[in-house]
Formats: sequence, structure tokens, C-alpha cells
Amino acid sequence: MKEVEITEIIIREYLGSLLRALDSDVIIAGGGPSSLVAGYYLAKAGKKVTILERKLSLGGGTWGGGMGFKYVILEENCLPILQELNINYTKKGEDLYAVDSIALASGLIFNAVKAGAEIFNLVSVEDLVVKDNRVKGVVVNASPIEIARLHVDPITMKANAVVDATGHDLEVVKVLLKKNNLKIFTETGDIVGERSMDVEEGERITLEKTGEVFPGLYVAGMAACACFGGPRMGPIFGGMLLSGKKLAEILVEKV
Ligand code: 48H
Repeated sequence: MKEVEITEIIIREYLGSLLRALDSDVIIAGGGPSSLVAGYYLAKAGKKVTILERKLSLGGGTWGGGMGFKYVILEENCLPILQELNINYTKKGEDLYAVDSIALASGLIFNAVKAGAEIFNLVSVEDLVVKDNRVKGVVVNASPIEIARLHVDPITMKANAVVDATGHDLEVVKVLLKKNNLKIFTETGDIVGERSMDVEEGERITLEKTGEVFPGLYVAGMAACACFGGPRMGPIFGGMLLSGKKLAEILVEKV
């Protein structure tokens, strides 16, 4: 029966993807712009990279531009990334380029998938595997189960490196600190927290602090900014794209 044949293909394909993802070089929690750029460059370099996104759609905060006006701003230092990913932009001012946020989100998703990143939507990272003072994997659940607050146990995936790219909420680092009596590689040993808007400083700190925050655990994008006490930067996305690229460069060497 065709109906059952369709169902069987879906189940087998999904289980194949899931089984492959159980042992990755890199697992990235969150599927926003920094994650997708990192996923693209890691996959392009031949790494086995898995992206886990809670929502139905990937792209995080890209889609809405500024206050729902569907444009984001990038600076000249991002143009090589846009050109490589074939995403259009328009010069608008001294070192300011406008990009249609729908083109950016869909372009980032398409290129990450095309390069070979394994992406799961509707999967939430709720905890970590921590052994011998090192992060060794993620504990995940189906988002509908999480959202419905059902009492269902999660499953586990392992990776050489785990990345918190969950944006402003910094969910993975938060759970690491909440459940384990330990310190991370910030000045205070704890999350410093996001500060109020300052575009240049926010972009600078995001890029500078992208990297390892605890053995086996890395931060990228807005999570790096919030973790190390950087200011927010609003709808300018250069820091996010460059953070993803920097993270990939670090991990290509390490894993
Ligand atoms: C699975 C999760 C979990 C979880 C969250 O916020 P994002 O777009 O991430 P970034 O850091 O790449 O980009 C930030 C940018 O969008 C932004 O907000 C900027 C520049 N703000 C500046 C300002 O001033 O406001 O995406 C994070 C993604 C989202 O899609 C979440 O659904 C997802 O992570 N996520 N996925 N498991 N536990 N937590």
C-alpha cells in the first residue's frame, strides 16, 4: 500500500539520520545564524557536524530583521561570506550593507544543508553529558515533549565538541553551571551576562570571545556575547556570521 510505503521511507530515513548523529565531531545547540555559518564551514572541511534546533524553522533571530522590518545590516568584513554563500547584499552607507533577512536566513540554511551538516529541527538540548571534568555530549528531547512538559526521559548524543549557539538565553552553559559545581573560563567563572546596546563593542566582544568556555564546550554568536558580558548590538549580524566562521576555524583544528 503506497500510504504505508511513504511512511516506511520517512521512518527509515529519519532513523538513519538519527543513528548517524549519535557520534559527531561537533554538535551545535541552536540553529541561528552563527550556528549555520559554523555548520557550513565545518561540513565543508569534512567534519561530521550536527545542528539541533528546538523550533520548526532554522535561522533563529534572522527572519525578523529589525522590529519585524525584514532587513539586517552587515559590514564589509562579512562580504566574503555572503559572496561564498551566494547571498545578495546592497551597499547603503559607509561600511553598511543591507541584506533581505529572508534571503539571509534561507541562504544560510540552504548552504549548511548543501555542505553536509546534519540538521534536526524540533529537537531541544536539555542537558549535557559531563565526565572527567569535560563535556562529552548532549542530552536531547523532542521539542513537542518539552513544550507539553510531559514526563518523558531524553536520549543522548556524543561529540568531540559541543557548541552553545542558543543565542541570548545561553541555555547550554546555564544548565552546565546549574547542575555541576564548576567554573567556566570567564573572569568570574560564572556567566557575566548581556549588557545594553553598543554595536561596535558588541560585535568586537562576540568575535573575541567565540571559543571554548569549558573543556569540550564552546560558545558562538549571541551566546558568546552574553556569556562574557558583551553588549547587545541589535539587527547588525556581522558578529554572528564572523563568530560562526571563527568557531569553525577553531574546531577544524581541534576535532
Ligand atoms: C535547541 C535551542 C535551544 C535548545 C535555543 O538567537 P539565535 O538567532 O542565535 P545567534 O546567536 O546565532 O544569533 C543571534 C541573533 O539572532 C540575535 O538575536 C541578535 C544579533 N541580537 C542582537 C540584539 O541586540 O538583540 O538563534 C538561537 C537558536 C534559536 O533558533 C532557538 O530556537 C534555538 O537556538 N535554541 N535549540 N535546544 N536548548 N535554545
